[in-house]
Amino acid sequence: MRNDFPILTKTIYGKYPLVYLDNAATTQKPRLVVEAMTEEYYNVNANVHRGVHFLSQQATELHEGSRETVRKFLNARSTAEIVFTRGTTESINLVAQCFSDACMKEGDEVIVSEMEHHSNIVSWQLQQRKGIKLRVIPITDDGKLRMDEYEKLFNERTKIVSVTHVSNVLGTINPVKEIIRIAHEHGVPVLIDGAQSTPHMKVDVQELDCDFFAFSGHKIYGPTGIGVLYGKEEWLEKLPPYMGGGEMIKNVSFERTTFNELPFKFEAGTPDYVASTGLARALDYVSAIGMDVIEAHERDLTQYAMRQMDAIEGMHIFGPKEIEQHDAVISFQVGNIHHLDMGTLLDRLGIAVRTGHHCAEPLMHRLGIEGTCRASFALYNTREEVDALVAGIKRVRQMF
Ligand code: 7TS
Repeated sequence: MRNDFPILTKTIYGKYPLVYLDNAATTQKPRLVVEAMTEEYYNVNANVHRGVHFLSQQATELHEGSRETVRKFLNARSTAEIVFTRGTTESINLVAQCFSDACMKEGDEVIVSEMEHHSNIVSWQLQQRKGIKLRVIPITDDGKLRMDEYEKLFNERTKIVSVTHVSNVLGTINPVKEIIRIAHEHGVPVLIDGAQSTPHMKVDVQELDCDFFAFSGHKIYGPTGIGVLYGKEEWLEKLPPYMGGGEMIKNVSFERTTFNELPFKFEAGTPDYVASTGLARALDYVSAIGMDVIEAHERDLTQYAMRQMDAIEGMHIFGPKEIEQHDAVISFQVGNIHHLDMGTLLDRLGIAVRTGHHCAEPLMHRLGIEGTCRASFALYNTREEVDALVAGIKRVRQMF
């Protein structure tokens, strides 16, 4: 499969081949995704939903076919429940803004967690101008949600729960089914941030019974600039539009505008119909391999890496020790070596990792740190690359 990803044969600082372990930030793209998009630009390109002409109809069929691919991938009931956005961030902002407009009033509360990415904190904070308050599920020292405390946060002002499926820093796989079940017992809907889960495990929105689910194309081998918001039809019907413009309307006059049906009500303007093709081909690609196969491979790599890394003197790995609860993301700190130094020196060895707060500053405060060094895996990573990472960390440690 590595042959499907041309970038993996790159030489960096004379080191060959590149060891790319920054997949939680973005994944590399298989040739077939890029080629499908190039092919569409060269041979199909026309605006969708607008033209009577041949190319426009062909482009529309491709775009709506991609929506059906996403529906099938998530096992949503209908394509009306699949909204194309620019990514997880826009999907969460859409829900935060529209849900708070329609269903919340001053003093109402949203429950988030201490391990959220900024996109699932700030989107809700922006609604504080409407008087909305954030309540936060605390975590344990080993990076798991305090489910006992979660239950205590509910009261008559709780209107929505918005939590991440998998932490982009700790790798924690949260018990989202249980989180959703408890919220529903209180009559409260749930948004799941699936940015870090969708690339690594089978997601079935009906089985989860989540009310909203967000993910980004670029983290699952698709192009940048496209993502998805799944929403149960009954919820999406209740929400007002997010942005105004072409496509999201039925009729417009200066006095009154009526809105288009789902999902188009939430898709103002020309959509990125080429990126939707790329996303659909990426989902076809991972589906053909099998999400269960990808999950098993990445679990093996994570376990292999954690075991070897743990044996390095001064090593601290953040997040759960139990492999069933730890996804393909390993944040670590070695002695008092600054994460930026570690990341920079690993880069010189041809190993790409991410350093810093990973857009999760409140989590950093909880852990009492400024940042971590983070290795994250994808389907194309190998045990040899883990060996290179471990050898690299040891070498950096020796330098200090
Ligand atoms: N939610 C989680 C859990 C994420 O990890 C990210 C991106 C987002 C939301 C936002 O996704 P976007 O595609 O809209 O930007 N996380 C990371 C990361 O861990 N390193 O770079 C981006």
